[in-house]
Amino acid sequence: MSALASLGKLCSYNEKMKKNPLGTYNIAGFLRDCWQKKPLVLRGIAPVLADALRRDDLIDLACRDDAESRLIIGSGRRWEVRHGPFRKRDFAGLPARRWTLLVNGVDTLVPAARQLQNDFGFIPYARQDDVMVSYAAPGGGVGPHFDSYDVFLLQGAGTRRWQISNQRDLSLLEDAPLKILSRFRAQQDWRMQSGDLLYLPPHHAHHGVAISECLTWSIGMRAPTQREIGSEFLDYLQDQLQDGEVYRDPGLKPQAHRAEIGPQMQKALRRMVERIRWGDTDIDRCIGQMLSEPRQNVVFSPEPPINTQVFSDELVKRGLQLDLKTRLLFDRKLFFINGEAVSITASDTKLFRRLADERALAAGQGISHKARVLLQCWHEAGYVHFGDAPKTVVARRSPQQRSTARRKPG
Ligand SMILES: [Mn+2]
Repeated sequence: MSALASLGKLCSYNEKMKKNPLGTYNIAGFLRDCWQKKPLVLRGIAPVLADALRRDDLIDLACRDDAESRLIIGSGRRWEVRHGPFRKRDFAGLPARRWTLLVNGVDTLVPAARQLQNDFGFIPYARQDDVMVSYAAPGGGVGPHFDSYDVFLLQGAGTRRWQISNQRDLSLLEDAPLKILSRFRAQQDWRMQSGDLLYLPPHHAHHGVAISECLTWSIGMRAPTQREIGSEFLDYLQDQLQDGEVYRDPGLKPQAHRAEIGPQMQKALRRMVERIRWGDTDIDRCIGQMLSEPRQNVVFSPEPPINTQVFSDELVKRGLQLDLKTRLLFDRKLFFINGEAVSITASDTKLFRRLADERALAAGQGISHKARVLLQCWHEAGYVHFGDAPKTVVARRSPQQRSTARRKPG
């Protein structure tokens, strides 16, 4: 692709970033009135999604080892859950109704899903978890339930009926293989068509059933629990500890009970624990590392090293973009990429912030020596790629390519 063409694509990408995913609904108003507070339904805001993935594309994804997929069959009180990766033939014998296929982490596999997360960037990336896409046969769904996190449910192709409730009774069916509310009482009822959006705050009960076969995109949020951040921070502290200091007792005296842990020993060991120190800098660093950690099962494909001059030329000519699996965040002091903290020279901060916000750098950028060295490391690690065509792509294949693919062994 020519530099000009790739620049053009990045410009339209940036243009889309600025577009309001809530249509004419005001984002500040949404955050003030709805976010973490109450549901919202918006009609016809993203009809383009109707065609971004089809049933067979989702089945292709569910057959990959690097996708997290579940097949849920049933309704009412009878449910069955199967876990992926699947084989194509697993879908051949399914009933015509009442099943659904869910694939999580689609943002790490399909550019359109990543784009959707970018569009919802008015919620900080640090709060975003993943994009889940579900296909449901008529009558299919996962039953009435609640989630612990905020979610935006965007209707792709087809129609789904959503019933929701802010009921307090969140008790669950016993012995069910998934979380199903035992007493769901719908308070509101909608038919969501292609391009309609439903926002739900955490713990809001909901029940979605496919009217016709349909695809739904869930832009899911994340919120660390105290246990998660606490356990992460204790791990972080452990990594900071040095093995240098060893307990010593040159003044040891005879003691009456040889099995007793003596008070002198306790005191000295308490002091050793008390000498472990941390401050806000440590906590902030740990938070950044934790939030930029890639999803489970994510593996990057390293690139063979290339000549420095070739790298620089390609960078200027084609620009750069983050791998779909890469998480790049920053705070006021540091950058965090895939679980590692990196400090960036003040003069390069603007460039790296742009790369983190837009998940891409346009072609034709002037880049310092230090920035080039770091970006080349990230390129070799498979964290970033040249150009605006993501490395991990599920492209819609032509019928001819489909038959070629089928002939391949395995
Ligand atoms: Mn849900």
